[in-house]
Amino acid sequence: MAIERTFSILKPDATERNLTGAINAVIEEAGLRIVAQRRIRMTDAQAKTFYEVHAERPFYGELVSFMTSGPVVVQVLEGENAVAKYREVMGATNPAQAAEGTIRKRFAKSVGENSVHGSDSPENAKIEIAQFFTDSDIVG
Ligand code: DAT
Ligand code: MG
Repeated sequence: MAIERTFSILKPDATERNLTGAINAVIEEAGLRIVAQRRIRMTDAQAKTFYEVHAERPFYGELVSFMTSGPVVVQVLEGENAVAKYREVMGATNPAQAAEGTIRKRFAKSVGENSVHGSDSPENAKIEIAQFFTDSDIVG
């Protein structure tokens, strides 16, 4: 398996509770390297574009308003099988269903305020990374 990259967001519920270091520790302990990282306030346009696939879902408005409600940390993670590995480390979308030890089981507040985003495929990882980072921002 080749070295792969995935896109991660530490969401407003995580920054609000000062959990960025604790979550980064879980990421690094899993063997993923943080090769780019920036703390930003997402604009309404950025959040809408980012979650466009969910535009028809009933929670879309709530999701966009949550993602713009406070600072987020956008990241590029690198490692063997990074996309699938980070999904495993994150845990299920709903923290009530997330496995023990996962980020969402440990830190998420609810299905909506679930602390982290991770790309769901290598193709989407490339698209999502390009929304927030240029090649020169990423130092592998
Ligand atoms: P994931 O973030 O695990 O990839 P997803 O892509 O299905 O999950 O949904 C994107 C985000 O939308 C998710 O992290 C939180 C929010 N969301 C999903 N399902 C929801 C629901 N039933 N109610 C409220 N928010 C939801
Ligand atoms: Mg998703």
